[in-house]
Amino acid sequence: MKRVITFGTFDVFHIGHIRILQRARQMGDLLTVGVSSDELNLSKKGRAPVYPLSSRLEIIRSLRFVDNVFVEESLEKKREYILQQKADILVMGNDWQGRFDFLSDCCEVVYLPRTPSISTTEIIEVIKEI
Ligand code: C2G
Repeated sequence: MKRVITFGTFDVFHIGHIRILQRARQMGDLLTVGVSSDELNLSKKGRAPVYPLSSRLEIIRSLRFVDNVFVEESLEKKREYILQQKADILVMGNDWQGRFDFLSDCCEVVYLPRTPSISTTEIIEVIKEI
């Protein structure tokens, strides 16, 4: 049984999110997703998420290719989360390329290419201009 773990805010859920989660799931038998808390998103992106944590958790939990969901409270706790969840592979989009290589002593670390031309930031900008 190969366990895959990934992390993200998944705010204003879009096709790039769907594709990375599907590809992550295909790399093993079980996919666990750490969803960033509202506070973590504020510290990472300098703004509160559009959708609160409770909605983002509900969206991710409802996907058929996601098996398990938990709250990611800090970027510094990755090792702890990986060990807790007994993950064999950490999958992240390549906007994080190299950032989690230090964890390769406890699991395989894989960066997948992002889906081009879509991001939450761009969606927010487009909506602002409508
Ligand atoms: N993603 C993607 N293609 C896009 C947009 C996002 O593949 N067009 C991927 C990102 O690379 C990431 C995942 O979708 O792996 C979630 O993206 P975000 O919600 O933006 O995640 P982020 O806030 O970067 O949080 O511990 C690290 C994090 O919590 C990652």
